[in-house]
Amino acid sequence: MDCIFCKIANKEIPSQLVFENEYVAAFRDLAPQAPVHILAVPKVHIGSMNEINEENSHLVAEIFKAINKIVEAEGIKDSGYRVISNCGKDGCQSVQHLHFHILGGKKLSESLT
Ligand code: DGP
Repeated sequence: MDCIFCKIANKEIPSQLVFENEYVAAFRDLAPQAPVHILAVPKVHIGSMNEINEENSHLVAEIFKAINKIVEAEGIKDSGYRVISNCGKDGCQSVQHLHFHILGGKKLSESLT
């Protein structure tokens, strides 16, 4: 499958990897929108939140356990941060592999839209 985040997770293309385990890869966003902007993805291909189901939902728990470790390592656990997953056309999802943006390191906008 020609998926950029699968290739990053498989180390077929380089990224600034900040965390990885059996289930999850997390790397710095190419176009950061905050001092800390990291993408956490499942290593297996899941297209979007629409494809989360009984079989793969444990991977979402793994991602959030990873996020806990990442925000601690990045020094933003106590100052606060935001986790976003865009889905579909109206959600402005541009990469069709489930990913969670971790944003922090500054006071973020109060607006979510
Ligand atoms: P979204 O719009 O939610 O689908 O966000 C996709 C994000 O992925 C966007 O912030 C830019 C980032 N991105 C796209 N291609 C690459 C890449 O090749 N490497 C890295 N590190 N980030 C990428």
